[in-house]
Amino acid sequence: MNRRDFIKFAGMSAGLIYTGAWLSACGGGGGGGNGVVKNPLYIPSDSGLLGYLRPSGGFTLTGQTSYHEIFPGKSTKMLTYQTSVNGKSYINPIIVLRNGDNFDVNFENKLGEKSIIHWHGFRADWQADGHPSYAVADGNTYSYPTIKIIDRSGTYFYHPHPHGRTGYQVYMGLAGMIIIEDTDEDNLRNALDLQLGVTDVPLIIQDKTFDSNGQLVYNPIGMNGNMGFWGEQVLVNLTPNPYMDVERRIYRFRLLNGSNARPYRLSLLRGSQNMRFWVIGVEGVLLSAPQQVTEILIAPGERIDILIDFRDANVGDVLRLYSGQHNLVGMQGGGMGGSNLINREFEVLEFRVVRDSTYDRRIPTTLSSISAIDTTNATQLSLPLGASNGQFTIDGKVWDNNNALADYGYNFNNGDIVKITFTNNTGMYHPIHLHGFQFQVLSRSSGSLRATDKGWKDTVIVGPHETVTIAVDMSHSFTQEQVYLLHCHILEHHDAGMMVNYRVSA
Ligand SMILES: [Cu+2]
Repeated sequence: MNRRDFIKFAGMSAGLIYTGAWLSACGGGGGGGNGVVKNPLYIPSDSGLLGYLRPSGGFTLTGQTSYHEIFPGKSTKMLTYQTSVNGKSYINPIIVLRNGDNFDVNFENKLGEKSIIHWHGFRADWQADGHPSYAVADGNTYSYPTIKIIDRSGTYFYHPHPHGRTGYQVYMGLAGMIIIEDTDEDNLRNALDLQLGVTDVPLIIQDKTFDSNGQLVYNPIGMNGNMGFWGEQVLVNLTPNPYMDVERRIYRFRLLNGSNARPYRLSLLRGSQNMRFWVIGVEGVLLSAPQQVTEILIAPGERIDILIDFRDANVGDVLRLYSGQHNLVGMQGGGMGGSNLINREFEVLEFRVVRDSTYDRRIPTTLSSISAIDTTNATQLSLPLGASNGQFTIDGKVWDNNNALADYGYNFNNGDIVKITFTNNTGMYHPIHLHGFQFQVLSRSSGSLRATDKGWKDTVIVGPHETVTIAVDMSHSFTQEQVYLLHCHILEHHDAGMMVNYRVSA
């Protein structure tokens, strides 16, 4: 066993007594402040857990066991990425890059099983993308070819991608955020006087289940786990029942849904009053203009950047980021004994407005420039999402595990514009994720596009019995044929084979 690293979360003092008032599996929600002991939200800094790492050269992320005090007095065994750069050590670092950078990284595997890291959202050569055929065994290291950062400012994601074990490995703690910056980001930061780690705050949202000793329990529900894993306890930056003190000014939050299967339908409540907030970015971009909303849906794999203007509230107010009921899982959920876990609502994060401010900035009306993909000469591909023999399928097929490079006939040429229509013939939603290219959402059969459908996306929600069409520009500058993945980001679905390769010529 590795040496035990006890990581004490800042702000969780030894005197804080945890009451064990988790969201109860039979309580149908709760968490609304009914006697639950709140913990200060863990806010990352320049080292340690989720520390901001601005690499100036190559570095190695080591996947290994570590121990974390998520609940006072209990040491939770997890799997995390660790590294040491310029004398600072990091656990699941938030990697901060700039458009134009060269990103040089190695993955050292000390996990006891095969793994590989996928740079979720990056447009990268497939040999650097973390395709499962590049997974390395325990004790080995994978050196990624240099990744030239060509993506726009936004909030990105990295996580394991070994076939069949992604759900387990992410659940055990292997997940991190990447922030890419460019001039659009500089302009926004200057306009709103945002400071990363203070008024620009990452929020990694995950649901997990713990046993009475504080150890992680991984028990996906449904027949053969096909409903995915739905946890009893929601964590933000690994903090249970978190609150954050804020002042009356604008904050930016980078939401990353790092859960295995759970979507969050988030609203901002003052009492029962719905407060406004703004979507300013999705996976691969700052939107061209801020979108005022009162709720958003965020599925596993998605990142949504929002602004909250706490000048809408008064000193002493408490605002709650609250996840309401969604209609993304049909009757199958109820019929499989998981409905209590799936159809619950709960508080995600409490904001306490503790200070006034002389802040006088206004939200810019323009954030970036986005041109629509010209689909005049696009080819059309239809991919029905279905189920057979207890497994979810794409175009009637499941991943061929014996041939990781199985060719399903989805072959494209560099430069092709492709419209892909996903028709969901199941009662469960599927967040569909594309490797290799970012895309634009064209239409949604259930209604008009949402604020979170705009911009450059890499993951899109396809609701039960919904049809969604996206446009992909398959232009790339890599010198060989590319083999990329298209899969469901409910991790247990993609582990079970709801995943296909597609090839794009050099
Ligand atoms: Cu799915």
